[in-house]
Amino acid sequence: MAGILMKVGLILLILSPKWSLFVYMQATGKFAHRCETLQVGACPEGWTARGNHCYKTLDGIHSYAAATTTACTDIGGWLPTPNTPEENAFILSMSVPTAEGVWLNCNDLETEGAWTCLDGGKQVRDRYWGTGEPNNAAGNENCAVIEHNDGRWHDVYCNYKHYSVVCKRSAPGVLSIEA
Ligand SMILES: [Ca+2]
Ligand SMILES: [Ca+2]
Repeated sequence: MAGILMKVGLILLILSPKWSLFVYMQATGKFAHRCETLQVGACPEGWTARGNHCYKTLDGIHSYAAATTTACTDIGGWLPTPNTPEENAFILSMSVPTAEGVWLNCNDLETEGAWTCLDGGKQVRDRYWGTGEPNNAAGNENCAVIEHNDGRWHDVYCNYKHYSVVCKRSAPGVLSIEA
């Protein structure tokens, strides 16, 4: 763009959860104006926003296998494991009322006692086990839930179909442009 004087003014306004981006461009003999609105933190319809993520509760109660196959990935999310006590309480609060709690993406199926607890593919550092848990009752509890009775994690039978599934996804950015 040699020979053209271009002046770009950039004003970024943060109006949580909306970000408004105004770009002014001045070229020789012309003044062009574009207004771009970048909306960050907007969740798709049916998802509930919390921070930079969105959460959605599936209908009904499910087994661990059902929770971890494609239930969440089919709708663009993943089965989470909470990273903080606050997120733990939030996910539990999203449970369907008839469930005993919520499945976590957390199991020791591969090696007994070695828990793999993932959130979006990353191992979660802190664990919120209930008193005496995980206890691998009857030698066959290999999947983790948050229980309503104490709000903590318990290992349970993976095929125990009494738990809710709450999916998680990143809040997408929505860009709309007005010329
Ligand atoms: Ca176990
Ligand atoms: Ca247990």
